[in-house]
Amino acid sequence: MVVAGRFFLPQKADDPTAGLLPAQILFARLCVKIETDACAITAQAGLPMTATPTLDLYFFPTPNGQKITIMLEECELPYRIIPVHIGRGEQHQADYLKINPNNKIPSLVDRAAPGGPLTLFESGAILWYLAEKTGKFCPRDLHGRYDALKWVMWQMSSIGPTAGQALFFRGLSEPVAIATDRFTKEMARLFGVMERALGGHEYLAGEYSVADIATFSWVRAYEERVPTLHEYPRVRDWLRRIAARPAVQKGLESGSEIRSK
Ligand SMILES: N[C@@H](CCC(=O)N[C@@H](CS)C(=O)NCC(=O)O)C(=O)O
Repeated sequence: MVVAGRFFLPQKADDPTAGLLPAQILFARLCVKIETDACAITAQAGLPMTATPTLDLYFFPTPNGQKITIMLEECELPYRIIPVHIGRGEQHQADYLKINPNNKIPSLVDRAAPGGPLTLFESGAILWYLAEKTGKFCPRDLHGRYDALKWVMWQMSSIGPTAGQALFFRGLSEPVAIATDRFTKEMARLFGVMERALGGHEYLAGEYSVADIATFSWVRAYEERVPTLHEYPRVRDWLRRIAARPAVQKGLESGSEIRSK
């Protein structure tokens, strides 16, 4: 309805209804009213709302989705959440597959990207795009930038999949010991890697960056279910430092109600 409201209103600044038939004027007013009502409903639902968000986030509140809401909040970018209820299988719908052929969340469409709408899937690619778009949370110098990219890749290939599998096997009503063991041990190894990396600085790539944002939500989710960070004090402090950031708290809250809908 946002598009309809703008599309049907004439462009003349002084008299917006000039040249329109009475029925067209009525219709234009109706479109504006629907748009206003829709904004009010969205705002009440607690979803992020601005006059014209151009970023559409296809989302469900899981660690991979929350990486993106945290980054959007950190960058203070306006965005619209489009729920994809993965518990109900909405990620497999034909329309969604056009956006994300891998049938997972998150996906992001930047309708205002240079050269036309840009459709992205894979949370690491989305984070990197937002860092490039805003120039935020990514070191500018070559070495710093590639440090951040290395850790984003590490998160995507290691922490995310391993924590996901470890939690999955632990959650089974009949746990599979060999699988639980394997992924729990691998998580311990990965926390060891982080513990050593955080020896020289407070964040993975030196300064707070997309690398930390990518890693945070999975470490948080794992620690909630399998508390082990007392063995990794630097990782524990890193988690607390990031969790205390207001934008991170907003990002975790954003769209959380979708789970119960
Ligand atoms: N590598 C992907 C993984 C995405 C992913 O696994 N998303 C999960 C939610 S955290 C999902 O959509 N699961 C639904 C399914 O597997 O059908 C990314 O980082 O974007």
